[in-house]
Amino acid sequence: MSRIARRAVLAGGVALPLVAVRTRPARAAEFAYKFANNMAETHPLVIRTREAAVRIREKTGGRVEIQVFPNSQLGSDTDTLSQLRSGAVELFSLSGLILSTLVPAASINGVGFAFKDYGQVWPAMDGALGAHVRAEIAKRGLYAFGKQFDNGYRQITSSSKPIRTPEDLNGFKIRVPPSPLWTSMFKAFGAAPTSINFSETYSALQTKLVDGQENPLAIIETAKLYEVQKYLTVTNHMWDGFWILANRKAFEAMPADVRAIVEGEFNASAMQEREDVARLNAGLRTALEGKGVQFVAADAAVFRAALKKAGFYAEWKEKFGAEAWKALEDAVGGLA
Ligand code: X2X
Repeated sequence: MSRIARRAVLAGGVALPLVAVRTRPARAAEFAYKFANNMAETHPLVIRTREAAVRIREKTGGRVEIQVFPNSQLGSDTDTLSQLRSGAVELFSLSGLILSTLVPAASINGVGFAFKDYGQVWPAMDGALGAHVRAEIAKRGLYAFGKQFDNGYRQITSSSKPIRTPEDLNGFKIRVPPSPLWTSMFKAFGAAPTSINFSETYSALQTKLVDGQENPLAIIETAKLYEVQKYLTVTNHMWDGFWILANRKAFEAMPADVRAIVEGEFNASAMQEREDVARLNAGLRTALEGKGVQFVAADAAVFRAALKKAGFYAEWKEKFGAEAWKALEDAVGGLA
């Protein structure tokens, strides 16, 4: 059936067998919201949020219908953040580091080599440090759900040469997500970072606009970055996670009991996604090697020392301010 014919049928309410094309319940939902994200269909964030949407529809008796738009289908991260603020998009998962263009405190978890392991990450992000960031987010008219989804520990990839030491990053053209902290960190390594949204990253690597990028293994796999990258250095230079953000007006339009279901189900999916991602990031090395990626070992302590020498920690301690820096150091120990 052509699109016009289908629209005519839907408009006329004619009882034809539409089951195959219809993905929404017959009655329009009271709250029909869009959830935007930048991940591939196969990434656990998409799989688990789709599951949350199904449970939310069921538990609210069809009052809430959340449609998941993966792959930056609604726009790049920076575009979508504007749409979220205007209310054109109601829900969006975004790295705290990119959110920091609006909420400076939100990039605090990205300080290089801050979190030793997940045993430090989740108590901090589910605890005092996360609460500090969520309070700052609330001041900007957005609402952040309680549980972040995991992105993971980030690793450097390259198409041109293996990166073994900070010196190898000298002048290296690397894509970083749009965020002052990311740019600052790679400049401190002596690299030449370019801010590019994730939606443009594959093609930027393919056309050699940049030679490298950095992301967790789960993304290198699901977004197929291995097709355009050759070397992968295990640096674990930063832990990154996704806040689930809601346009506050849209969120508060729902009654309290409905809001509790929506946030509760996203939070439950976050806990599952964290396990999925941890499993993927731990187990993908063999799969990626099978696709031709060469793994390169690196001494994280040497990279960290390079940041320190360049004044990176002193600079960001000053920028975040004493309260936020203390919340970070309470979680991970002394940094600078
Ligand atoms: O843009 C990236 O590299 C990504 C997918 O990791 C984030 O969303 C920060």
